Amino acid sequence: MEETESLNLPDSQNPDYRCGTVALLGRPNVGKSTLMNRIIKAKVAIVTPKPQTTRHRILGIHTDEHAQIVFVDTPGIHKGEKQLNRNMVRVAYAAAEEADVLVIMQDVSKPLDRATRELITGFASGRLKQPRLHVLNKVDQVAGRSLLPRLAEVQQLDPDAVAYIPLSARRGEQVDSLLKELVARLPVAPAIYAADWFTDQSQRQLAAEYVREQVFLAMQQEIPFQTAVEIEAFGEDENGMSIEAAILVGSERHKPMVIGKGGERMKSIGTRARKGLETLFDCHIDLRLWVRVQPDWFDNPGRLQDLGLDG
Ligand SMILES: Nc1nc2c(ncn2[C@@H]2O[C@H](COP(=O)(O)OP(=O)(O)O)[C@@H](O)[C@H]2O)c(=O)[nH]1
Ligand SMILES: [Mg+2]
Repeated sequence: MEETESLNLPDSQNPDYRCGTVALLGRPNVGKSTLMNRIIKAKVAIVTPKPQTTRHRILGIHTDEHAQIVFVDTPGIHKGEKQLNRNMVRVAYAAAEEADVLVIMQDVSKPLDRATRELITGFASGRLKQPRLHVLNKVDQVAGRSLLPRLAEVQQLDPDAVAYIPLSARRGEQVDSLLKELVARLPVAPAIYAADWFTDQSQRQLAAEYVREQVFLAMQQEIPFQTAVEIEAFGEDENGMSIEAAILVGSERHKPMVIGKGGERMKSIGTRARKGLETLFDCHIDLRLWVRVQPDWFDNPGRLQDLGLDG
């Protein structure tokens, strides 16, 4: 996140050092962002119980003495009519094309539905030839014995995958096994990023995402999907950071819903986002928010480009 003075590359002397990219793929809400944050040990991708929380490709960089893994967190693969939805799905497939290893995630607390099967068989029989690992996430939600039939089913759908790993991203169980498998599949190559880089997102982008996370958490049903956050001013001095952000909503009637009675909801969104950002950046933050109506921004290619959501 912060630029170092000298490019502090890890273990540049080690001829066996490995470095490569891993695409995190799957349906919305299976836990892709949670897994990446867990491995990176910092919240670089926001997480909510709502699908479509992740809108663009986010890098999370894990570095240790043996390897550097550049995770590409992607929006979930889903169907949708709006331009925003189409862009998100395109972003996910583009990330898969460029990656060295594909991680295909599913949520074992839910039945293996048709969409998930299609996604698995799509990659299994598709033209991408990179090694595939299947992650069966949320094992904390199911009885151990129910995992075996599920594993067998996934193996049958994609017999050529290199590994099938049940884990809990939330609790961190078996995440180390995944890491070992991943490192073994990476090309031998020197690190690309300095050891203290966690993500490719700027502080501005992270600030916008932290605000959007709180909007998603505070709002019901379809409204969050019609919300975006734009940073309008960003300053930094010895006292900390000062940030001004506009919450964009798709229609006039959503405005009072975001603001809440007497401004309560907006205040709570601001407080929570600020606290999260203070932890992330480890400094004092002054955060100011307001709401702006911008009809149909999510279906407007020019506006999506302004917001970095053009895929
Ligand atoms: N019980 C449980 N919940 C999880 C786990 N991993 C993620 N979740 C929850 O699943 C929801 C979606 O997670 P998120 O990482 O945003 O999924 P994404 O859309 O695939 O990126 C959030 O409420 C997470 O807290 C897990 O291992 N166990
Ligand atoms: Mg996500």
